Amino acid sequence: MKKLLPVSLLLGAIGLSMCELNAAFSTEASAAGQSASTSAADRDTRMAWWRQARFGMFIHWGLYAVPAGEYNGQRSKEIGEWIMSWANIPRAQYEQFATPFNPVKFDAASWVRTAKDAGMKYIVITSKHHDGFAMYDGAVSSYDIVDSTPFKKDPMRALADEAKRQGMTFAFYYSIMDWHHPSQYVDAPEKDPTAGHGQTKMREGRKREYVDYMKAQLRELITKYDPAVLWFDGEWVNWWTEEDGQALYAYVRSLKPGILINNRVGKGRKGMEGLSKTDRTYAGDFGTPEQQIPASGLPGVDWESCMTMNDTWGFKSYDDNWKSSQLLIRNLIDIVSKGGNYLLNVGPTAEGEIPAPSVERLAAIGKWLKVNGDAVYGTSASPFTAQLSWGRATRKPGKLYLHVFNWPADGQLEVPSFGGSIVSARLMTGASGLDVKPSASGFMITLPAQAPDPIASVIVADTRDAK
Ligand code: FHN
Repeated sequence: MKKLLPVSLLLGAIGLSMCELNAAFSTEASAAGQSASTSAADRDTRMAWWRQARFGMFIHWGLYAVPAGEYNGQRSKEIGEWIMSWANIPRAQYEQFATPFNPVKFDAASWVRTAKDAGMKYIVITSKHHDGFAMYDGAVSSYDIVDSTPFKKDPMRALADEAKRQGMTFAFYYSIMDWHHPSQYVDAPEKDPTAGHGQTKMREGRKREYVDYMKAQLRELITKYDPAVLWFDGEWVNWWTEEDGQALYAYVRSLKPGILINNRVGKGRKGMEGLSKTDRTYAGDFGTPEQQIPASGLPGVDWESCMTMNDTWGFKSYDDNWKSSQLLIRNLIDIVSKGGNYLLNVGPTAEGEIPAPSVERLAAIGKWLKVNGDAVYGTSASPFTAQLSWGRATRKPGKLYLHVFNWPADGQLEVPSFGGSIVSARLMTGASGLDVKPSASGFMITLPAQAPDPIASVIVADTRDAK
C-alpha cells in the first residue's frame, strides 16, 4: 500500500505544524470571511471571464487509463474511471496500475493547442479523481505520478505553464470521495472494503484527518499551479455535509479569493440535473448539469453543462459511441442560448494522447467557432421564451444572433417578437443586408436559398432593444 505520510509529517514537508495549520485554517477561514468578499459585485467580477468564455475542455486522465475499461478480460459497461468500483479492485491491487503508467506521448503544447483550436477558453483537468491518485507532483502523498510511476514528471506543471503560454485558462477537478485514503472504506455486499464504490464510509474519528489531508492537497494545488477554478466532485458521500462544503469553500477562497468553485463543494446539487436546490443558500459559484442540458434558460443562474463525447469520461479502448460534430456544435449553441457554459470532455490514453475521434470533432467545432465565435463568446441567453422551431438565439446589447439549424425551404425566417425591434440583418458570413419586414408575430427575414452551413448558419440582427 502506497505510503501516505502521517498528516504531521506531511505538514512538516510543506513547512507547517498541526497547530499552525489549524491556526492558519481558522485565521484563513476567518480571514476568508473578511478577504473573500461574497458581494454580488465581487461575484460578477470573479465570474466575468467565465461568463465570457462559454466553452471549456474537461480532461479525465489517470491510472484508470491503463486498464482502459478492461479487467481480467472483462469489459466494463460503466464509465472507465470507475473500474476500481465495478471490477471490485482492492486498493493494493489497483495501485499496481501505477507501475506501467508511463505517458511518454504526453505533449502539453499539443493538448492546449487542441483545446485552443477547438475554440475552448479554459481547461479543467482531474488533479485527483475518486481513485485518490494524484496526477501532479504532490508532497502530501506519494501516491502520485512523480513518486509512484516510471514517468517521474509532473504533467500538471507542464500543462499549467503551457496554458499560460498559449493564453488558456487552467483549472482543476478534485474528488472529495477518495477510494484510496485509509480514512474511508466500502461497506457493501460482495465488495472488498478497500475497493471503489458509489459510497464510502468514514472510519470513526478519522474525518478531520481526511479533511486536513484534502486541505493540504488543495493548498499545494492552488499555490503551485494557480488554477482559476476548483471543480469539486464526489460530494455525495453521506459523511460530507453542506457545512463541510461551506467551510471548504471559504478555505479555498482564502487561498485564492478570485477563484471560482462549483456547487459540488457542498450538498446543493440536485443530482445529475446539477443545479442547486433553493431551500437554502448552498456553497458554490455555478451549477453543474451532467450529461444533460436544461430545458430552458435560467435567468440569473450561472451553470455549466459537462458532457462526454462518447459514453465515458476516462479512456476506454473500445468505447466508440462518439457523438457527431453536428450534435456537439448544436449542443454548444443550445447551451449558450440558455445562458450556460459547455464543458466538453476528453479522456486521454495511458500513453498520453487525446483519442483521434475527439481531436477530429474538436477541430470541427473550432472551424465553426472561427466563423461564428461572436455569436457564442460573451453572449447572454435568448430573449425568446418559446423554443424556436428553426434553431436557437443568443444575444448581446444591440445584437441578436439567430442560429438556424433548419433552413426554411421558402427562405422566410419567422422571428417572434422579443420586446425590441430588428433594425437590419445579415448572414454572419455575408456583408450585404437581408430583407427584414415586421410581421404579425414579429419579424420576417428573407434568406438566400442555400444555407451557408448545414450544421448552423448564423444571422446577425442589429436590434433596437426595448427601453
Ligand atoms: O463519478 C464522477 C464521474 O466519474 C465523472 O467525473 C463525472 C464528471 O462530472 N462526475 C461524477 C459523476 O457525477
